[in-house]
Amino acid sequence: MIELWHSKHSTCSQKVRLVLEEKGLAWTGHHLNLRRFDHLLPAFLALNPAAMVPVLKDAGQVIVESRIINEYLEDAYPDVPLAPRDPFARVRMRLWTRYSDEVLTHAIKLPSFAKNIAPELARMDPAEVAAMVEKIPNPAVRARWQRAATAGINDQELALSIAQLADMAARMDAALAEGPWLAGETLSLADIDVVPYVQRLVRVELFHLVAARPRVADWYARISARPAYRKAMPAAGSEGT
Ligand SMILES: N[C@@H](CCC(=O)N[C@@H](CS)C(=O)NCC(=O)O)C(=O)O
Repeated sequence: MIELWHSKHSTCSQKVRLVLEEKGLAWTGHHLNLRRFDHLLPAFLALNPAAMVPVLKDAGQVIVESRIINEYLEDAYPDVPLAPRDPFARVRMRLWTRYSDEVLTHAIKLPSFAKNIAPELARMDPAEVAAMVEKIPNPAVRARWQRAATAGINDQELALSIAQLADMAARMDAALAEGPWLAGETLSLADIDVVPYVQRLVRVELFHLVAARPRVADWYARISARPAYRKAMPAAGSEGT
């Protein structure tokens, strides 16, 4: 049995849900509300001491890290392949999944925190928020929550994130000039690991970065029309609700 600890609006969780749905796998979900700090509850920390979703459990084994989880699902359930066969296309796919993991996951955080998390924290008791934030194990993640809780996200930091997201749109445009999907001829983990960040642009009011690039806009229309996408993803722009 596949179990997934995840959050509806977490981009990393969305990556994994997309793979599960594209592959038509049955799974049981355990939903966490990150804004209410469910990820700091002892039962979840026992699964992932890093206090991060998603976490997947399959055949009794716990797997963390969305890119690694998706690679595991591709290895363990190859019937619906989400990796190209051609070795060079596989290289392109891995460069995209690494880029998603190392750049996009971080680039989207501050715009998302400014738009979604900071307003919610402002409605909560500051002492309660400070006490919860203190428990976050990763120092960089803790610092981000502290800045969101104290209105400390500044315009200069946001500008850097926006530049990285504009660069994402430019890189996608160049890749899509070569083929219909990011790694070439077929939908792959490359597209799946990137699309949650493209959808998030709607919520953080940066979707013009995609709309200005017809090839990227066409790619987004094609991927978001897929049945798996409709099952795995929330409505675009719904993160604040
Ligand atoms: N590298 C990790 C990152 C996971 C991650 O950033 N998860 C976020 C949600 S998208 C999270 O759990 N955040 C908890 C927090 O911000 O305290 C992965 O790809 O799984």
